[in-house]
Amino acid sequence: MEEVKLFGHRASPFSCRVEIALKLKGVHYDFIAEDPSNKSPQLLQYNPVHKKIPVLLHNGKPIAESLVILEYIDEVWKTNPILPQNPHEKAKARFWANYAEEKCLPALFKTFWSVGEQYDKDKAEAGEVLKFLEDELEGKKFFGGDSIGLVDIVANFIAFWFRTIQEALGLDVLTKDNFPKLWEWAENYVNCSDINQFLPPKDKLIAIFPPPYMGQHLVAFFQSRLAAAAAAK
Ligand SMILES: N[C@@H](CCC(=O)N[C@@H](CS)C(=O)NCC(=O)O)C(=O)O
Repeated sequence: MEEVKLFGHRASPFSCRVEIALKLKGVHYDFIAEDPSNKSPQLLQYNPVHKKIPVLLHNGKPIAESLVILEYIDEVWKTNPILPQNPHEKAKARFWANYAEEKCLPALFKTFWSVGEQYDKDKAEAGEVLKFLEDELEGKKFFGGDSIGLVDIVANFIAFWFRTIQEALGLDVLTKDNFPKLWEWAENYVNCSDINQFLPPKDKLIAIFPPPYMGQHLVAFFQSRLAAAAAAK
């Protein structure tokens, strides 16, 4: 009998990636909810370098870092591949997954805490970065083609987390008008039944991001922006 455990957090896009991959593969697993402000001794033992969730424990062996875990899952459980089989297509999927992670994530999240001219600058930069993803979707429903693949799973923070927080803060970085393909992709993604069962409720996502997820200053900043957005309505 295989033992599969996931140390994660329901509000984390990184942990959610792993749950989605396990779901797509039909792998049964135990979910162990970690408290980021009081990490369990097991988490610290299994991920002593980064001390972060998610960690997948497969038959007693830990694997850390969500992108690494996704590739591991795809190699171990062969049904419903999340990476293409063709070497060139596979290399491209890895390229765009890394692009989403290393370029898009920081550029998008930067827009959450800039205001005024700095916001305009950060928004323009995020737009330049997103344009490449928009073009990559040409003629496709998902980055993986007709079905969800590695890039879709990695870019989950754009489809749900970023858009949810953007909406709450009243920002307009990624809109239906300026990125129609990305918007449609995000809608398809969050409305997919294999996916949406793992997404945290929107209101909870906004409310629960506690330190140390986000520093206390950022919580205060979010609260002030939310108050300003509410006052402007
Ligand atoms: N690069 C990591 C990022 C994981 C990550 O940032 N996890 C956050 C939760 S969203 C965490 O465990 N934070 C606790 C901490 O930073 O101490 C991955 O892809 O798995």
